[in-house]
Amino acid sequence: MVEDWGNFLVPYKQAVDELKVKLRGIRGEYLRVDGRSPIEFVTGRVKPIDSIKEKMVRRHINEDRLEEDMEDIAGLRIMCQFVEDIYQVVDLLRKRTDITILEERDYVHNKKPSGYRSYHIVFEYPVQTLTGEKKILAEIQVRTLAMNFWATVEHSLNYKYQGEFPTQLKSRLQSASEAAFRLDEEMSEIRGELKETDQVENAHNVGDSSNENSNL
Ligand code: 0O2
Ligand code: 0O2
Repeated sequence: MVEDWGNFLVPYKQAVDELKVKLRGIRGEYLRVDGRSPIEFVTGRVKPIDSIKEKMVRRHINEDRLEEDMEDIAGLRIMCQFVEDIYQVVDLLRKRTDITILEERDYVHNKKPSGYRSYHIVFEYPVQTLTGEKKILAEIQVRTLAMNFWATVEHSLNYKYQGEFPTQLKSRLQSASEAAFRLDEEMSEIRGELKETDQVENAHNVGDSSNENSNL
């Protein structure tokens, strides 16, 4: 039983705060070194107590098993400009020694029936507490700006309809999700073409460092 929710959530808040700093730090480092980052922005939250309780009912999670069975009490989100950035970020996370990845779920290429796309990483993260080290479970969702737009709107509609979308709305959301994915693909193509042009121009102007697109 969780007797004091405030106390229970302390290490989760600590983890979210630390990881926000670390992930935003990666963005800063990329910008300094490359002039461009695969991380556009980072958000994070501790799951509100009401949502924890609602998910416990929905997923049949016993309160005694919360720490082991609820993976997203500490949740981080990394937003990227392009789909390929998602995989660059995932590779980077795999190499980190401060997190131990337990599970990866690629909903980018295996979208959920709702139309939801994102890359989920569930991991163990050590938090230093007064009584010693405590390992907690946490989740990072990596997605493009378009995937985030869709998920944010769908999430708020879901709240309104309490998960019971009328059939027509469900299918419109699914096609909106496809439209968002096509937008992501188009943006990647545009970027690819700009990069090619850039390379050709660079080859013609060896030694000229003034090219505008060099950080794509
Ligand atoms: P900036 O430069 O002010 O935007 P905090 O603890 O204050 O860092 P908080 O309040 O916990 O952050 O909020 P959260 O949700 O974790 O993260 C909010 C960060 O994400 C803020 O950045 C927002 O500006 C940024 N953000 C949220 N939505 C968008 C968006 O649609 N586009 C962009 N580019 N950024 C977004 P900062 O760190 O406060 O910095
Ligand atoms: P919240 O309010 O975002 O915290 P499940 O029981 O299937 O929902 P599971 O098995 O725990 O979830 O893990 P999964 O599916 O890998 O990740 C669940 C989280 O992904 C959700 O958390 C959402 O944040 C996000 N997500 C998954 N499916 C959808 C979807 O169809 N639409 C939107 N908008 N987000 C989705 P929570 O706890 O359900 O909600």
